[in-house]
Amino acid sequence: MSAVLLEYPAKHVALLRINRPDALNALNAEVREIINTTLPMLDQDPEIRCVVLAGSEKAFAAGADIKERSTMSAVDVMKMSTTRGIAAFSKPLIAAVNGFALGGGCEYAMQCDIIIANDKARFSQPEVKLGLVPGAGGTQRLPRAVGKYNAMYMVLTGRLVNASDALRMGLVCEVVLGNCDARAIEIAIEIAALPPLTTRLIKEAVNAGSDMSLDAALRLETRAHQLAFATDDVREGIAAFIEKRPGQFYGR
Ligand code: DAK
Repeated sequence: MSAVLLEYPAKHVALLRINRPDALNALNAEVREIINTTLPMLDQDPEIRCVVLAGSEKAFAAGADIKERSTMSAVDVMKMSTTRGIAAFSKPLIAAVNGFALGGGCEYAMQCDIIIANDKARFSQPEVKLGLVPGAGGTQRLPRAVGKYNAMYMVLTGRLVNASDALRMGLVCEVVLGNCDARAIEIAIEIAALPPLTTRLIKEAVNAGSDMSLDAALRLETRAHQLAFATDDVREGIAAFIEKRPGQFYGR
């Protein structure tokens, strides 16, 4: 059985499921490789407009595979592919976090655009307990997401943060009782029904803009706004509003 499963739960929606439940979905080379090759393929697929990244019942991912790491040298770590495959994905990406999202698992979730969690979700950057510094965004994306002091609390203690605290910190958008996969897919279907070029432009404006001065970011937003205005989908969106019907969007 593959370490990552690719499913198509609805039209225009793909779901990538990390599938090593016995190891709490620890991120080994196979998982990283499949994610890093599948996401660019889904990015190129015009039929796919939104992707859900999920794990299994007990864990989204309990971080890097520590057993695999135990045999790695510093040079092996330097040669490792980064997780930019997720961050480079241009379409909306939703993390469905059931159970543990630790270390690299928390960092994978943070590279998504929306995080939905279940009530059993636990987030943590436990690298410090292993003598490690987070290596895939824990010291950078986390403070940008939850603020310096919540992030410091997590990266310096390695403590588990439960779903309601993650919601309070702003790391999680919604907490679902039971399993959150269905809710993440529901949101993906909602996004996939919207103009796909526009959702990509919005994602780009938010992500690229967050690393710019406000002035430069606002100019980027203006360009994205103008570009979206040139699409057929905008004509359709406006017509659909006036005619009081749902819009049909084709990404043109
Ligand atoms: N690696 C390998 N195996 C793991 C694992 C992990 N991270 N987490 C759990 N497992 C395995 C356990 O060894 C156990 O296997 P068996 O003994 O049954 O064979 C099985 O999953 C069930 O785990 P437990 O028996 O421990 O289950 P519990 O419910 O008692 O505890 C736990 C759950 C999540 C609290 C505990 O398993 C745990 O603390 N796990 C380790 C968490 C952790 O420290 N994660 C690694 C953080 S370091 C980078 C990119 C990313 C990273 C670094 C660099 N670059 C691009 C450069 C990321 C680094 C990290 O994530």
